[in-house]
Amino acid sequence: MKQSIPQFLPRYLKVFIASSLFVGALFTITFVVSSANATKSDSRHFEVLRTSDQAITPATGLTLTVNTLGDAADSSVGDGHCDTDPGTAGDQCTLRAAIQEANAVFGDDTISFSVTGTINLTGALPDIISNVTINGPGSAVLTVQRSTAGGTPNFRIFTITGGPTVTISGATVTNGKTADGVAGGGFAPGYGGQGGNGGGILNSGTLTLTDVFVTGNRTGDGGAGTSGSGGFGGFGGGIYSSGPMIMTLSGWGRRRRWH
Ligand SMILES: [Ca+2]
Repeated sequence: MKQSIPQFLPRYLKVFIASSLFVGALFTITFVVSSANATKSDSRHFEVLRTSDQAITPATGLTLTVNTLGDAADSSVGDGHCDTDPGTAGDQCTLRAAIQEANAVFGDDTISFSVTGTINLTGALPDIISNVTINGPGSAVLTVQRSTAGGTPNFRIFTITGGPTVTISGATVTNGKTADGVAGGGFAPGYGGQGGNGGGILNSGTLTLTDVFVTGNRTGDGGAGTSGSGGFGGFGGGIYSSGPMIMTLSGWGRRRRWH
């Protein structure tokens, strides 16, 4: 049957956004196209370039320092200040809070560390959607891992999405595990779904890894088929990259001694 052609296709969109969004903030628009029997959606990140009463000012990146191995969230995302505990003097800045702040502001952000040890994540870190350099103190002295405590859900460690340019250095990335595929949730009715890709790192930006060890991560199993075949396990136990990636003095699998 011949399909009708939409009568009107917009050449541009004018979007009104909340006044609380400031210049340099990132926001997401999800486009949805639907017909009687199919729906497709896609999301893109956009930056606020100016507001109606504000002159254009270039966005500048943040320089943040992680000074605690905790995993608390930022107390006020988007204020350019990495602090998880406003009731305590000074900044208590976790890796999670630093990524939240870096994501909220357009520009090239830098995250450094004044601590060494192990950061135990109790949930997935925010997807990294903004250009950022994460300068760890060294793969031998900083570990970022999914907590080994019982009952910790499955999630990978770093997810880079939306095309940013990201550098990560000086860290060991371990114990990530993506979700198992859904039983009967595959590409065709009754087939098992695929496990999540990229147990340690999933990259769809431009990623540079220097002195990063990705070890002891795994992807989820394929889901069972209910009337068809079982699903594939996830691809890329350590790293799954669909964008450019450079690795220097880094590796995956068993740790080697570079130091
Ligand atoms: Ca504080």
